Amino acid sequence: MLDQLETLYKDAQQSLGSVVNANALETWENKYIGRKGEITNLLRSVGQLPADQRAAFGKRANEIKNDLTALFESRAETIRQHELAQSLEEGGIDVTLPGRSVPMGGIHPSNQTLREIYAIWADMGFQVFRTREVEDDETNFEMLNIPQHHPARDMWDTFHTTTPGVILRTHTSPGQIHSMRKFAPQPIRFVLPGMCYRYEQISTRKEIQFNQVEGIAVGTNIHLSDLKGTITAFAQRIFGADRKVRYRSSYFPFTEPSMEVDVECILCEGKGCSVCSYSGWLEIAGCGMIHPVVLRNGGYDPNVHSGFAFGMGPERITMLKHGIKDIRYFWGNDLRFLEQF
Ligand code: FA5
Repeated sequence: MLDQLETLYKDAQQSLGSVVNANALETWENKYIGRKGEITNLLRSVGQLPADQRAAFGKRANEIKNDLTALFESRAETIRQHELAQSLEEGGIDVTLPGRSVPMGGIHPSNQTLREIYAIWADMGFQVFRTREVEDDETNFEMLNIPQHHPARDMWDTFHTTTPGVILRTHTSPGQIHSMRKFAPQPIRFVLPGMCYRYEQISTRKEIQFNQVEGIAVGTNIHLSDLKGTITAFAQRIFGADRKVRYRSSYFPFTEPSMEVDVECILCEGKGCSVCSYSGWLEIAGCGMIHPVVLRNGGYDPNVHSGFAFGMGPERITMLKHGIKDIRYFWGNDLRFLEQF
């Protein structure tokens, strides 16, 4: 049986030399080393040998099988390379075939609006200044004239972290403190954009995370008329030159006086519809003259300096511009929505 094995080994080596394509290689594999191949069959019949010859036979048969398997793999690789070269040569490459298109991402609708907002404020001399999303209670509230237990805290339902006093910012207004402290007593003009978080009931108009763009201008001769003039200019650039703008008196602890800014409803042109709750007006921002306490906390002397601030929601502005009825689309990651922008 050992002779038979050696003869088979020689045959297999010789016939592999003349194998030139994948089909012939498969036939060779089945004949010699496959599950029903001759070498495999011989290995299986080792039990018919006298006991003292079995070990030597088994060892040699395994050596041969391993050697033939290695030869088979190397031959397979050579044939693969050869067949590839041949198919390239024969078929050539059709350079006129259109390439595979790479799917392009789009700019998120919120980011499109943010860019538009930055560009408008940049034209009025406002630079972008970014501040942190994880804030301390002191900067988010106390420095803004909202002490512990102040009832106005109810306006900003807060996400607390496990570290006492560390929260997710509920608005971009703490950026007022950061920017003032960095530059006081120089005059400043910034927009402070970024994500804010509120622990509130999600609805068609309210999300638990949303962008805000804060604006701040501090100098020695800044008046309420400057605030109204710049915000009106902004609203008419983003919503159309003829758009009416109105200011309603309001309350924020960090501004005095405080106001809400409304624009004439874009969908019904002020006639009244379900989007504007039949009022003809849509709110776009809160604003006011910076409270003297806040100016002082920022490092400015309220007897010398004055300033205004505002805070607007880019998602709400995007909803108005495009007639989007539900704010939940913004972070829902539904491509059917995102691809429309
Ligand atoms: C504020 O957050 C004030 N910090 C704004 C401000 C800044 C006033 C500077 C005065 C001076 P308010 O809570 O109204 O105010 O939020 C401002 C804007 O953020 C809203 O008009 C709205 O557009 C947007 N906004 C507020 N809450 C949400 C929410 N849950 N989902 C989406 N947008 C929101």
